[in-house]
Amino acid sequence: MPQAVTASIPNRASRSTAHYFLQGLSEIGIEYLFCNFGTDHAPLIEELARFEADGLRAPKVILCPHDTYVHFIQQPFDQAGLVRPYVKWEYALPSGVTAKEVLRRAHTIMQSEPTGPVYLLLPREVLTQHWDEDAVQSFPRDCFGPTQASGADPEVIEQLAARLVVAKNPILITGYAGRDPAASDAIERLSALAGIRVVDFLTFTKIGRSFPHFGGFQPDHLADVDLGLLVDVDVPWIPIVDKANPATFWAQIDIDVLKSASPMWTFPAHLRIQGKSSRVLGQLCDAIAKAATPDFRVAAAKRIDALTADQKERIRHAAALADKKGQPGEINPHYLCAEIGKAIGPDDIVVNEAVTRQSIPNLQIPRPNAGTMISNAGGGLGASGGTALGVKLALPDRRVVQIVGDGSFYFNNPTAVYAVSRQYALPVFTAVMDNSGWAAVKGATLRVYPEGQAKSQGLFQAGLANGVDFSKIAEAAGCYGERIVDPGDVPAAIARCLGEVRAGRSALLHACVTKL
Ligand SMILES: Cc1ncc(C[n+]2csc(CCOP(=O)(O)OP(=O)(O)O)c2C)c(N)n1
Ligand SMILES: [Mg+2]
Repeated sequence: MPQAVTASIPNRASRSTAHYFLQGLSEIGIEYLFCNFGTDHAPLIEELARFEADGLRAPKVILCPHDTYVHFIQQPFDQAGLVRPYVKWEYALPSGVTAKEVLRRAHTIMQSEPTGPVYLLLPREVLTQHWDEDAVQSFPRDCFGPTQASGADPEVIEQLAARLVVAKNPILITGYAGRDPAASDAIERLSALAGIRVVDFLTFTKIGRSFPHFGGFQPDHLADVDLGLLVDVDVPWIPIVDKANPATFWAQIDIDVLKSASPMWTFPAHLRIQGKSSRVLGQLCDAIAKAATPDFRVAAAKRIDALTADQKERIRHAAALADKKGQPGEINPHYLCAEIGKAIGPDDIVVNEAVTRQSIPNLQIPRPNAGTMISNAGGGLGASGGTALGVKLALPDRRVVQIVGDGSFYFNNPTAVYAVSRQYALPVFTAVMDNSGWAAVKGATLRVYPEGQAKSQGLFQAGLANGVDFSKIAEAAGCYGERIVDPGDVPAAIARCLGEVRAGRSALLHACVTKL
């Protein structure tokens, strides 16, 4: 049975588990604690106040206005079960004696490549217990810290370089390589050296928007590929749409070759190299430079000419798509994104959760600098608002632009997003591309039942309420909001929103775009 826990006032030598937990976070270097403080967190709240009073360093608390009250009927049997499929590690803190040891273990697992979240349950009863200072050991980073990813075996690199030098039609497909900006640069260097077509699937890199011989956002034409590189990518192609050629030699260079967090992952690779892709690709460039023949250089230059022409055409096509502004109530999302692209700077960070329209910001917003586009990597929608605030918190000097679908906007818990933005002075610009519902759901139904009842009756269970004005949600928290239906209003509305963000408050532009 849960019991009320009343803590006694600690003496100087005896501190609560909560104290050692906060101290452990500080020792690790954690600066912010994002909290849904509930009634189980009294010991942490008490200790935070004590840290403040004693002038001790504790992580700054960011309150997320959302309650999780877990007593009696709210107490689930397996709380960690909610997050278990998505975390690398989970545990319940057993005792204050191990507070710092457990934290170190959590942090080391989280920060070791492939990095990922961990989950630690802090029972209130444990947090209130008192321990003598000398009973609680520290575990410093220099001997308990995370593992680093490194380069590859030089012999394997030589084998791959030898194949690349004679390849006629090489391709490189990437997804999340740009999370490490050095990987973005390494891919460009390799491509320029060996005339490799680069397909940037999820677009974390800067390649798609400014690389003069970019190879497209979709890996079509796989049939002609003789050598393929999969570099930091989860889903290099959709097997039902793009057919790989069984004769292609595939090499995979990835921070996470096995994808052991996914129950199924069956993309081909004759050579699998686990490591830091920027390092491995650097090694590969050096090996190619050594193995290069005059014939190779001529062939690579020819491929680059062809790719450069393709990219010029792609940019021309993108501009043509953005030319049409749309009509009242149906603003062309290409035009909207192109205007956002014109209005923002090269270092501004775009957080893209535009779902089925995700390729539009990718196509229309040039991102000449690595690390300035963050796309959704997983299937769960509703992260871009929190991500945008987190980026702003981490990089206060950068402007952050969130682009989100109307359905995903609901999933973002926007009342909390704007309240947090206000409380912690984190101004971001949000553009909601409202196409009146869930295009993804309609599209999936049509793909499975191209001539079904849903199509013939026009019933896709995908329409969302008409006439909702999202700008009022931002206004409710004292942020700036406006809803536009007329394409003619786009440039001025973007300018007004960015002006508000510059002045220090978040701005939301609800744009009614082409309907699904
Ligand atoms: C939290 C969550 N709920 C439901 C889904 C299923 N889902 C995938 S796409 C989608 C529609 C998203 O709508 P919107 O953001 O308007 O983008 P659109 O499909 O219109 O491009 C839904 C409901 C999901 N991925 N995540
Ligand atoms: Mg939508």
